[in-house]
Amino acid sequence: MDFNSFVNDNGEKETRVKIVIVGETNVGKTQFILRVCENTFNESPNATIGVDFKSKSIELNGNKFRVEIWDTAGQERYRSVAELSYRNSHGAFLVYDITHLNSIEKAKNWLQSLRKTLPDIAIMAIGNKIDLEEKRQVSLEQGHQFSKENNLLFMETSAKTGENVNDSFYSLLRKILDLKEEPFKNIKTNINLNKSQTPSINLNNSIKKSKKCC
Ligand SMILES: Nc1nc2c(ncn2[C@@H]2O[C@H](COP(=O)(O)OP(=O)(O)OP(=O)(O)O)[C@@H](O)[C@H]2O)c(=O)[nH]1
Ligand SMILES: [Mg+2]
Repeated sequence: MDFNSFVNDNGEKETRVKIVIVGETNVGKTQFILRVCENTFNESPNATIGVDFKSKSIELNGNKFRVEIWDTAGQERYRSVAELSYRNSHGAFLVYDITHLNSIEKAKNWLQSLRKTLPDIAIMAIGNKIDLEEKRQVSLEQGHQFSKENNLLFMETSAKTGENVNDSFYSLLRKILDLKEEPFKNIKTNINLNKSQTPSINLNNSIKKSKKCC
């Protein structure tokens, strides 16, 4: 998948990155996105209907990126709408709830549907709700095993407390930028994942001028 650039309202070039988030209903996809994009959390949200998206603008070594995170509905009746939103995604979050064993089983189906449309994209499995440790049904080891078997990045998070949310976002972004074709494929990123800070990324090689622009 190529990257598209555009000129923002301030006359600056931004590169668009599209990430889709999938998983069973109620695992916390919408709250994960809210935490990434707005640093907020809602205790009693409505289930997502159809598809929604939020974006986050970030700057990495002088290069501006507009990361769009497309939020899909986990309810079965919206499955086909969710699948329509996969198009042109550069990466995906595959979320399950560590307090519901069934949600990691269902994650396998979501993974299949993702890979059918997007066979080569970077995917990160997210075991969410780690603030509910006392209700845990999916062990950290199960999450690791599932991710290893399916060649996924993996992190456990809490959208509620924010634990590991930024780290997972930047880790997937790093993977996306490392994998991509020109102008990004030769960029080596170096993310500082110090938990007490917002992660920062250093791009060691300068970005070659894109042939496709704006
Ligand atoms: N304790 C805790 N609750 C969470 C966390 N993330 C989400 N929740 C709660 O889980 C419920 C579902 O969250 P949503 O973000 O709406 O779930 P969703 O995956 O978007 O669900 P659909 O839109 O139906 O697919 C809500 O009550 C949230 O407040 C978390 O990290 N910890
Ligand atoms: Mg939702």
